[in-house]
Amino acid sequence: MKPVILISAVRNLKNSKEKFMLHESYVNAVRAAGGTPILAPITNDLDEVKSYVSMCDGLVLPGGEDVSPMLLNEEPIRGIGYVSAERDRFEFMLFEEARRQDKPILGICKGCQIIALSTGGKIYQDIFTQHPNTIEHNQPEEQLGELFHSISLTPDSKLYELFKSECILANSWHHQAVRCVGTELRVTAKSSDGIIEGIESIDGLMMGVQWHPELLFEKHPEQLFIYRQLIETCIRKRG
Ligand SMILES: [Mn+2]
Repeated sequence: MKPVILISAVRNLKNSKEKFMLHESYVNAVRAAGGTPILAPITNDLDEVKSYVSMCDGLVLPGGEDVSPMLLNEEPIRGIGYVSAERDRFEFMLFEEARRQDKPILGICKGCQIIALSTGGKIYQDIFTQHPNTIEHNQPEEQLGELFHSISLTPDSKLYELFKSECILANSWHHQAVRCVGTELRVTAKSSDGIIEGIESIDGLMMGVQWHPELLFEKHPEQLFIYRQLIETCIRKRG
């Protein structure tokens, strides 16, 4: 059986609170990489979260709105976008439970930040005001299938192993980013302005990237390696 990959499905804050939302590219990438995707609708019930995680082999935390400054014990700075503390709490619970059950985790964009925060790291609420000399990280949404800025990969990292290059190109659609990581993680990818674009755990079970490989892989097949390594880690764990 193909590994089952749980992806969180949350509310669309902009358009409707009565629909669950997940961009289909995440589902497509999991399928293309050899997994069976299932969606987990948002809940605040820990028992339900435990059931979700026990049904899957691995977890994808997708992109989304800003992380709620309230949960970071920070005041919102100017330029903060849509936030949902409810969603953040749900994804923190999913993360914790996946760790407890020893399931591999891939975080994309906001998901990368959720991983960093869950393991003692910090994030920027807004890189353009909190980090000096940032390059542009916001492509027009319609052009997210195109490569946009360069990313340096750390030579002995899993990302380097996947791409076999110290410099790759990726898309970019974020104004928040990981500021620093905790002890379980290391930074393995950065853009030219020093913004963290990729993180990996020492135990090899967690990876987060700030870009969106699921929107690139059809034109740039090497981007699917990121999802494939999740599937392969799930298969290895299952024995
Ligand atoms: Mn970027």
